[in-house]
Amino acid sequence: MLSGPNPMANQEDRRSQTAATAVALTIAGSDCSAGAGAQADLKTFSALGVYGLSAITCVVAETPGKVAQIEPVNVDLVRAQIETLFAAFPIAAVKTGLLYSAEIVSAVARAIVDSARKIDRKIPLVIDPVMLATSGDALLRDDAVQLYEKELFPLATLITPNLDEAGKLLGEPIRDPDGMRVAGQRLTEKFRVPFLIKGGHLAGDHATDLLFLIDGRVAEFSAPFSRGVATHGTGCTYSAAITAGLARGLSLQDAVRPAKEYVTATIAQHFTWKTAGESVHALNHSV
Ligand code: PXL
Repeated sequence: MLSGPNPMANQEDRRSQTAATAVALTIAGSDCSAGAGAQADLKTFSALGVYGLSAITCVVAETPGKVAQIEPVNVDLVRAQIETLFAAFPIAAVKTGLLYSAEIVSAVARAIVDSARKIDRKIPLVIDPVMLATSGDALLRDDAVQLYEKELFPLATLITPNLDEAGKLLGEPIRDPDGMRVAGQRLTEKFRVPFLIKGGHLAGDHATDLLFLIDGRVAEFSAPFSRGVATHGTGCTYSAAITAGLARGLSLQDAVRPAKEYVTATIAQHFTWKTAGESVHALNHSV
């Protein structure tokens, strides 16, 4: 028989706390190794005090270093997940991650527009335009990029490309901090949406990101670079942390700084395991 305190004793208190808990939805791929994708987003939401929901767009068989297989979820099922969740939960912010194909990008855009119309309010939306895995494997089909630009970007509160993704959206590679500034200004003018360009892949001892607002202001967020950590999912975690802040009612500028601090801590306090002589690393979302 179980002994010790009755776990049900404080249920009333717990119920009253959860009534005020903000809800966020991630629309993303499933990473079975759980460092990236919907799993990273849900862990991040949880760690930051937000109740996380997920609509899965595709299933990826992978580890931090290698994508073995990827399959999309039927597009009607993607839409059904989003609509079912909006009908039942007071969703305060949405994030999109890996959307896999043009067809799914388009269905997600329509489901968000229809859901916002039904609940009669604009929903903060963070778009992480995931194109490649950290391992370099392609995750997004080429024809999906145009649909992103046409249907999803106009709905965004923030778009969070890394340097490769920003270069792809711009049509030319970004090589240095000056190139990053020009890219941010051009992308923000073109799409009339704030961009956070993540500079983590540039050489240097700091990972510096630039937030471009539509009025032309630029804010810089910098943190010491952690060397020798082979994790994936930092981009997912960062944009999920920003989404959690927006769900809790923070402004965009106020949401980015604590999100940068959170993702930096998940990297610095990462896990390492050794199996068959190889090391596998993972972000520590419980920081
Ligand atoms: O880190 C980008 C990413 C996003 N979403 C899913 C992923 C990955 C990387 O592997 O698997 C589902």
